[in-house]
Amino acid sequence: MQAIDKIISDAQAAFEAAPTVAELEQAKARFLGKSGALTELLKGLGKLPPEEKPKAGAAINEAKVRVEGLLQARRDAILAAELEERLAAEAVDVTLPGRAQSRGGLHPISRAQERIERLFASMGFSVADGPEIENDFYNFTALRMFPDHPSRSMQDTFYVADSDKVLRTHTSPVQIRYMQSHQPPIRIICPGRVYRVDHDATHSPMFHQIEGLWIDEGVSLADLKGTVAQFLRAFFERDDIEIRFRPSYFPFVEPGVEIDMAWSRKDGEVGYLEIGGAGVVHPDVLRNGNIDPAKYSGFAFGMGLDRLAMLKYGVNDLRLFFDNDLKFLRQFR
Ligand code: 2NL
Repeated sequence: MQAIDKIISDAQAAFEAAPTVAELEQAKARFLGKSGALTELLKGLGKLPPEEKPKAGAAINEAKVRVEGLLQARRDAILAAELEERLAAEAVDVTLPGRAQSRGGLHPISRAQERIERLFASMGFSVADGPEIENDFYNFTALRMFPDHPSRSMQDTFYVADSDKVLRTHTSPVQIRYMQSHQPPIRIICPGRVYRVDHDATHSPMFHQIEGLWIDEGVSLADLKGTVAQFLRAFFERDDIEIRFRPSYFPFVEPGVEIDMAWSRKDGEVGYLEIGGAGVVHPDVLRNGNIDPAKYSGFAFGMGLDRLAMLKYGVNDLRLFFDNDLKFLRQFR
């Protein structure tokens, strides 16, 4: 029985000394394994005299149960310690202040554009868009800007080398493309980026235009005036806005007008601001869009989106929109 007690205390010491479950399993083999100490004792039972066998067998089995208990206790202790260690290592202090996520916002030009799209949608206009790299036909020829037209000059237009491609100088080509794929009634606006060789305090080589087109039977300049006045009053939230047309020339319309916006100033005087151009779409332009000018007529207009945004939000320098200075942009969140 001395031998059994020694095995139990050896096992306990070996188990305690095992720092991990893997090492514990190796220690286990030395006592309970196929040629472990207790297993060897059991094998030796056969050599004992028959009357001693039951007692010795019971003692060995008891020892086996003890050792298994010690093993399990140590296994539990190791696992508990490991869990404790992990919990400590991965602890999250939920009372620490969070890392602030600064919220972005839409660029003022985008905000103005969305506002304009919404207002025109309420008058039955849908939004159309098209390529910013256009070919000569859609940007110039279809709009009656013939080969000698001044704005075709390299000093005014960005050309793509060795091709008939240009960066569109207005969004009118979108309207030509739209006419070619739709028959009247047509009511669209075309907002987007346009490009001209021009750079100073009031001009940027890339700027934004918004054009509109309404074609149906019997659409006239009177409809244009009502549409634009209604839009401007809603956009600027002022019902004292009036508009006036000044005769002007654009090759794609006949007649053509400049649109001035009049509103009462604080001192009681009436101020005028040039806000865009417009006119009755030229019959040749309708034909280029596969629309029969004998049956249909209508108007088109163009306005500077950047300028509308400057007036709406009180911005006095166009370049502020394109500097990407957060101190400026954050004011529009
Ligand atoms: C301006 C002048 C204008 C148009 C744009 C147009 C488009 C087609 C046919 C006829 Cl497809 N006209 N657009 C007409 C007159 C003036 O814009 O000063 N924009 C800022």
